[in-house]
Amino acid sequence: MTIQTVATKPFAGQRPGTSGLRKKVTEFQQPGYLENFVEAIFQTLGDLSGRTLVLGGDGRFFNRSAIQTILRMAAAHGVARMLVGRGGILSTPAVSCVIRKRAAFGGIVLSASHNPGGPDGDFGIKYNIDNGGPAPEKITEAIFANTQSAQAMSSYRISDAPPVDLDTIGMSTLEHMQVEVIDPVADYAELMGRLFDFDAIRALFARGFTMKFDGMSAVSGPYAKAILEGMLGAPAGTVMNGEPLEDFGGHHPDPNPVNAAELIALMSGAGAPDFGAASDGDADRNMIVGRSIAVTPSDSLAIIAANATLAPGYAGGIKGIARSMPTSGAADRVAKALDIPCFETPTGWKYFGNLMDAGLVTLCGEESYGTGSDHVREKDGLWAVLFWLNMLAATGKSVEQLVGEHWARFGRNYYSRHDYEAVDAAAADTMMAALREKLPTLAGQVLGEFRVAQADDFVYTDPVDGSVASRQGVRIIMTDGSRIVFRLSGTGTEGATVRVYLERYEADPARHAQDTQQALSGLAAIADDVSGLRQRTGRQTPSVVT
Ligand code: VG1
Ligand code: CO
Repeated sequence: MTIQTVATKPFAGQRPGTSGLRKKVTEFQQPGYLENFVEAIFQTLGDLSGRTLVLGGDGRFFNRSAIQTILRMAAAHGVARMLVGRGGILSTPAVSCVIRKRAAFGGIVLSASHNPGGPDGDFGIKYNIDNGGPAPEKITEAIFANTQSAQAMSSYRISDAPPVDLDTIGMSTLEHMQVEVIDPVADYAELMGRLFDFDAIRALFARGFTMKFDGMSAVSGPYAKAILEGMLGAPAGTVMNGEPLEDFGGHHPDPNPVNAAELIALMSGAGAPDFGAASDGDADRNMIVGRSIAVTPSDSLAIIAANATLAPGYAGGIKGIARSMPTSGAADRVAKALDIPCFETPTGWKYFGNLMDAGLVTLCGEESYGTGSDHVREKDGLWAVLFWLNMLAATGKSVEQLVGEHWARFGRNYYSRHDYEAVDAAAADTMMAALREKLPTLAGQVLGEFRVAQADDFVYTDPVDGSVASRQGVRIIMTDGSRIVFRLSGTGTEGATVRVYLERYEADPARHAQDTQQALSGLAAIADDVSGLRQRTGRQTPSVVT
C-alpha cells in the first residue's frame, strides 16, 4: 500500500450550488472529476491529522465506488478515522446526527437528493462542518476556488489500497487511517426516541391507526422500517418502496403530490390509511398527507411550531423559527402569537446553521418539503413525520382537523410553487436580468387586483456573523402581503429551472376551502405578465406544480 500522487488539472464548473456539487453521473465518471473535488475539500480543510470524518450517501448509482475513492484519498490526506455507514448508506440527517454525536470534525454526504439516480441520473457531493450542517458559503467558495486553481489541482493524493469491506460492521485500517463501518440507523433512531413520545405513538398504532410511508426506493426506507415498523409497532408493510435502489426504481424521489402519485392515490377513497408520508432521495425532505389532503410544507412548519410543546423534546417551548424567503409566511403568524423571533433566510439549509448554533431558533423550514430543528443541522424528513405522529397521538385529531383548526385560528396562506424545468439557460438568465431591471419601477403600480408595495432582489445579512448573501430571489410584495417570487434553481443539472412562488393570505374561514391554483390564478397571471416567462421560455405551463 502506497500513497500515489496523480497528475490532474482543473475541471470547469465545480462550484457547489444550493446543496453541494450536483452533476450528471457521467460527468462524475470522468477520470479525476470526483478526485479533484475531494482534493479541493481536503486542501480547504488543511491539517486533518487526528481528525474524524463521517462518510455516507443515499445509495444511488456511483455511491459505492465514490466512497472507496474518498476513503483512499482521506487516508492519503492523513485523516485519522472515518466513520462510514454500512453499505455506504447514511441519510443526510443521519450524517448530521453522527457528526454531532461522535464529535467528528465534519462529514462528506454523497447525494443528489431529489434528483433522479442511475447511470443516466445525477450524483452529488457536499461537505458538512463540525456542527453537522452544510458548510457555509465561505467554505464552499474556498473549495470552489481550489477546484479552479491550476496549482491546487496540479495533482491529487490517493492510496492504492484495495477496497474496504463496506458491508460488515466493525473496524479496519487503510494506510494509517482507521475505518469504522457503523450501523446507519442506530444513532439516528436513538435521537428520535429522545425527541418524541414513542409510547404514545406505539399506543396509537396499537389502537389500529393506519399509515403508509413511501420511501420512494431511496434512503429513508431502512430508517422508516426500523423506527415505524420496528420501534413503534406499525404493521409490516406500513413502509412502501422501502428498499434503497441505485436508480430509485426509475422514480423521481421527490416527495410532492406529483412525484408521489402512488401514495396520493392510496390516501383517497375508501380504505385509505389515516396518515401518509413520503421522503426524498437522501431522506431530508418530507411530505405529510391526510385523507384527501396534502399539507403544504409551509403549513406543516407553522402547525409543528404551533403544537411543538406536544413533543417531549420541545416541551419547554421553541426559541424562534426560521424559514427560507420563498416559504409562506404561515410560520411568521405563529411566531408572532408565541412572541418569538422569526427569521427569513435565503433558500438552502446552510443559512439556518448559524441561527441554530447561536440558539436563536429551534425550528426551520422551507417550502420545498424541508422541515427540521436544532436536533441536527440538516432538514429531516422522518423527524417531521414523527412530529406529526406525535401530534396526532397527543391530540387524537386527524391531519385534516389539525390543518383546518390551524387555518381557522391563524388564517390560510394559499401557496404554490410553479417550476419550469430544463429551460434554456440563456433565456432564463435574460428573463431574470430583465426582471431585476424592472424592479425600481414596480413599487406603487397596480397589477390586476393588487398594488405593489415593494419589489426587490432579496439580500440576507446573517445576524450572527454579518455575512451577506445577495441576489437570492426577485420578490414582488403586494400591499396585502401577497407575494410573487422568482428564482433560478441551484440544484438542477440540465439547463435552468425557473421557480415561481405564489402566496396569498386569506383570513376569512369562510374562504378557506378554495382550490389553491384558483385562489392564486390572479397572481400567476401577473407573474407571467411581469416576467414575460411564457414568451421568453417558450413554455406555456409549468413542468411541476406543488
Ligand atoms: C432546492 C430547494 C431548496 C432546498 C434545496 C436542497 O433548491 O428549492 O429549498 O434547500 O433544493 O434540498 P433549488 O436551488 O433547486 O431551489 V435537497 O433535499 O435537494 O438537499
Ligand atoms: Co434531499
